[in-house]
Amino acid sequence: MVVLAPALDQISLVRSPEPGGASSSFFPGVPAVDLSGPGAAMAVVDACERFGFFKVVNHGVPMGVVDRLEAEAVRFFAKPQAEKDASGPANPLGYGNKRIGRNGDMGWLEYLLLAVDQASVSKASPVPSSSLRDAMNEYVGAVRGVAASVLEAVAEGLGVAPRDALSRMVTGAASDGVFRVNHYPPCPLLQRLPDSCSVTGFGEHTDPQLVSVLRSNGTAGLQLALRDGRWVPVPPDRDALFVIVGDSLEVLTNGRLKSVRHRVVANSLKPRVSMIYFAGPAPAQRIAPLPELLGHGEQGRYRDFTWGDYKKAAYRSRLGDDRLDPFRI
Ligand code: GA4
Repeated sequence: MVVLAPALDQISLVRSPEPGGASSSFFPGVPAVDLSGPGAAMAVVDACERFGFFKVVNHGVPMGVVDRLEAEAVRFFAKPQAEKDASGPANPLGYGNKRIGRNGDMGWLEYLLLAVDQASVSKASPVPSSSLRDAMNEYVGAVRGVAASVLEAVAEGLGVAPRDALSRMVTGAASDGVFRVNHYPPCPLLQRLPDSCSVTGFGEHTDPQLVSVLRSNGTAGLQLALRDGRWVPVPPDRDALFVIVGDSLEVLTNGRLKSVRHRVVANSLKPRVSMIYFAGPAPAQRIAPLPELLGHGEQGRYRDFTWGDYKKAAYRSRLGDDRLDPFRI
């Protein structure tokens, strides 16, 4: 009889039973917002205040554009390991396998991480094929528009003028976006673990940028930390785009909107493919509470920084660190 031993790297990713583990049921409260609908700005602000998270429905990114990129990504991740390794290791950009960042974080995934110059993937980023690059550019161009619309809605809902005060930070010529395509292979070890255990796909963290726009195939795995600290699984929706509030937007709004901790747990049977656009500002952009959001006599709750400095500090941190902590007054 052949006994299949789990690989060591799988064992180190196993999480023991915890409240809200892999077996708890989907969270029914994720707000759904149609950005072109009436009341969208208030709905966006309300969702960002309560959860730092919501989904955009009727987002206008053609399904053909989404499907084309997903198919290209699946084709790439199905290639022999040596071929994929030729686009890596991610440092931080390129093809990465299980290693996340530079300081020892690991996850049950492989990914492509690329820089975005304005509306397309940077020419200097190592995209494995021209068909994948074309599909990414088409998708990133469209989804960047959704990020900009979300930030316009935030400005409108909070009464910040002009309406593009936040969105232009992430659409400007020097803006520093990132695009990531993740592939979480099925994790057979899970079938032999108690239901209450999970395997870390991508460990808990907040995103450093203003907002992130995530789309995944219909496979579950994404979990959110609610404001009371409970972890809840997000029901997958392949037709929607999920928006995640990042650290920089928390500071710009003086903590009125808070970045949200999230993580991904591995699935035993189905592969999960997610693509995330992280809307970041120019390296020289000053990130500080917007004066219009400070009430009479109200002090900023964060020391300001430039995006370039924050990003540098982020790359010295571990994934799960509270990166804003040193900046809170
Ligand atoms: C989290 C959000 C994005 O995926 C990312 C990640 C980045 C990386 O994978 O290279 C980081 C992580 C993320 C924050 C802390 C550092 C940097 C890994 C890590 C341990 C691309 C980003 O911008 O920050």
